[in-house]
Amino acid sequence: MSKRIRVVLDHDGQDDELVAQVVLGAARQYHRENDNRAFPLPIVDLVGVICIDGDCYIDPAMDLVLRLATLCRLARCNAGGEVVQVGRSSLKRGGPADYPAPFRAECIHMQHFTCMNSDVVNEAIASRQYAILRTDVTGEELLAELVMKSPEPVTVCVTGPMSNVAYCLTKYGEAFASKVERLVIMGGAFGCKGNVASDQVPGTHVPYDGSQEWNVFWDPKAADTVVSTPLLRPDQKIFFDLEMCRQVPVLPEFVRRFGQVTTRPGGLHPTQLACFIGNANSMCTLRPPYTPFSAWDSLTASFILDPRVVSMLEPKRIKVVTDNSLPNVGQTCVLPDNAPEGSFITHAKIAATQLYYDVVVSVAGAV
Ligand SMILES: [Ca+2]
Repeated sequence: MSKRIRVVLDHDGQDDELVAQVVLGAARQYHRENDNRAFPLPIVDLVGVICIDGDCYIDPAMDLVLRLATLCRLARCNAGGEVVQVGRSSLKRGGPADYPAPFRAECIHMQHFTCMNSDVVNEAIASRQYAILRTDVTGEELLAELVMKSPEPVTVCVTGPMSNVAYCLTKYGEAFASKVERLVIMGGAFGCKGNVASDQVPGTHVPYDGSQEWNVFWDPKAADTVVSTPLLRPDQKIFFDLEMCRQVPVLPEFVRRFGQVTTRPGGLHPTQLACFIGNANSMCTLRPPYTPFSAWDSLTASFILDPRVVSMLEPKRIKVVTDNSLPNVGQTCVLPDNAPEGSFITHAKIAATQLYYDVVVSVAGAV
């Protein structure tokens, strides 16, 4: 029998973060098309989305998150599901610099995609039957509430900085951790080059050495809290680092596949989610080449739908550099297994690239 997994997604509003939101929000489409007795897939229920002011501008990003959550819940495969709760984190960066402005601005383009603004979506948002923006609590408190009040343990998928989870672990400790099934995290660069370049962080006067990954760099102390917490076992802390994610490049031939995800076989009209993912990904393929763009976040989310997306998991001892005055602040250093410092996590190491592509194309067919 299929296992049910309640999921909260905690992201920071960039292109692939939103694709990850579709992957989890329309997960049942993939389940319906691919579940079989030989390999039963979990039934994924996305119950909440938290957004933090990292790789986005938070106001347009929140509007976009609510629009997309609503659109995904309009899919037939989600009939009868619970209302998705959306929260805005109040936490600020702990690292030395903000994400580059051009990256942050992409959420503004996405909120104006045609598929986000139909009368159907606008009316569904107004009805509050599918998704609601919780303005009575901060996003970090909503994360705590969704986890601690859940009838069963919750999987938390973190594709932005780890600030919200670190907040909950610090404030609520065991009461929070005991209700976490596992953390599935995009973050870190384990023994590979990072994606923070000095020319992306003007005005900080530190010659960053390029070893860092942005999610960790934005809040290194939060990442350290998550890596080192004794409240979760190493197998509950699953990390997708940059090297792993570079195995799923956003290539033009992948992006073009979304044009064939149509409302009826062979039809002219792509689905609304195919429009969203295809258009969001097309922005990535045109981005200035600081690093080749990879599907970091949606790969991480896909693993929750189908664990076969990862063909190798390996324990690793790592530590996070947290001193903001150092040129490698935010680096995730891999240490020998018997080192006296650092903590064990689980590293998702090898991706089944084609299966990842197929997962995303499948969920795009939901609505
Ligand atoms: Ca991110």
